Amino acid sequence: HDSRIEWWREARFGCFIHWGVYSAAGGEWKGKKVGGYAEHLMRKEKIRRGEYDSLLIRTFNPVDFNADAWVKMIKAAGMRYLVITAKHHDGVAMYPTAIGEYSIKNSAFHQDPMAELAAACKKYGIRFGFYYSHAFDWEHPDAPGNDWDYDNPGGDKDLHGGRNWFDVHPELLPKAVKYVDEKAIPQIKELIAKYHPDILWFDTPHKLPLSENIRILEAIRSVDNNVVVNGRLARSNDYSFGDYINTSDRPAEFYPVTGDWEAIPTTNESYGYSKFDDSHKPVSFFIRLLAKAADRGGNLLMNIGPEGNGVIDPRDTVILHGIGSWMQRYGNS
Ligand code: JFZ
Repeated sequence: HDSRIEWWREARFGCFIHWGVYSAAGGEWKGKKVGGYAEHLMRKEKIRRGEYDSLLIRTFNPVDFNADAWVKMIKAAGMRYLVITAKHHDGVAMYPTAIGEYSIKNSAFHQDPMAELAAACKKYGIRFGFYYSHAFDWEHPDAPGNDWDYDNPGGDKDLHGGRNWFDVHPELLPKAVKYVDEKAIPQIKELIAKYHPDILWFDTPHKLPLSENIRILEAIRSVDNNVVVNGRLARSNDYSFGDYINTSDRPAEFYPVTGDWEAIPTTNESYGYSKFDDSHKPVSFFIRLLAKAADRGGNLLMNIGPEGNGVIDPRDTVILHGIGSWMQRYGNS
């Protein structure tokens, strides 16, 4: 189905946004600095689902969130699409979901930021869609990943086989199937029905067997034949099941790929906001990446991690503005 990918091919440059209730912690837990991916706070600190709920979901309140301001800034940087975390591995729906209680509908913030972003994108002519963690879900009792609250496979300690656990422990498979039926497929269909995304972005496919990933793709296609789906739904570096391929998340090293591909560099090292991660690359780094991606026929989905209060990290703003001024001088849109 070539026509659904047309807009994406022309888009070239997009904004990836990792924003969740973990953003409010910003890489710090109980006075301690937590390194690496800040969006993995729950797993790294083995925070129990009840505590994650009371300390992070209930208190989440991004009072400075302004969808218009976000999208204007993104557009000014020359970006033409936006992909934001509707649900990351922590299992928290960043929208008022009808499926389950692990959602910002139970937070102190009584708005729907996904609806506001979808509207702002429409207003400014930016394509819009979601990152959805279909395989990993640390709150669901039957999903792969959480081995501190539950006796589940696929977690950090490689209990029950770790990566590709289903080959070692096929008897645990019905649990994962239950999670896919109860949560992943219903929420993905809900996102499609509520927000009409242009793109759905999936990750960590090795946490589920290929058969489950394909079942998810079929569920998507049963309701929407136009939404673009990235290749990481079913396999890490293969797009036989999605519409395009993602290169490694260390995208400074583009390896030669043919066909439709996308790299996902983040401005620093963490995807989610971390107050400690000051490894932001200079504007020139991203301009070189853009040129390299264009030369090799790929898209760049550059990630930023807004703060828990809803403000875009000033260290990211500098980069967005810098790219924007370069685009104004040399860009051809
Ligand atoms: C995953 C997530 O775990 C992470 O939090 C973030 O969302 C990122 C975009 O994706 O992490 C990955 C996924 C793939 C690779 C490395 C980290 N990879 O292919 O090397």
